[in-house]
Amino acid sequence: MLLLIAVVQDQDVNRLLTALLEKGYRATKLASTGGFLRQGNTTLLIGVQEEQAEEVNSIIKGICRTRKGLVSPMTAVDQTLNTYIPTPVEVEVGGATVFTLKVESFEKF
Ligand code: 2BA
Repeated sequence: MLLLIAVVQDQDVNRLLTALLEKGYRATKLASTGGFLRQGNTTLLIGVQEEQAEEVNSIIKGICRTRKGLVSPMTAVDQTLNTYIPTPVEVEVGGATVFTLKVESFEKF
């Protein structure tokens, strides 16, 4: 068994969960926050058999879109005066970041 950990953008989650459920896959949805942008995203835990991972990955790939995100690092205007202004920088986010882990044991009690 494998555990897919998929970090996806909030805007894609509902369509992705619907597509996974339609194909009979189970998922757990966790609210998460990206460490770089400090913006909300969603982490899905999806337990699958090894032979199902390819299909799940292609469902994720088909639904999760690339979008632009803005991060505002502080840029020094005058270091002697300790003056900084936020300068927005555009980054590309997604479609999805997927980790695949081997599951040592799986029990349901
Ligand atoms: P964030 O950490 O908020 O990152 C959002 C986007 O900012 C990233 O998109 C990437 O384009 C950019 N970015 C992140 N760290 C950067 C850095 N040190 N320098 C320059 N640009 C940087 P994605 O790569 O699509 O990642 C989307 C979200 O997936 C991330 O949100 C994070 O929550 C998760 N993620 C990505 N890689 C990860 C990793 N290696 N481990 C854990 N979570 C990860």
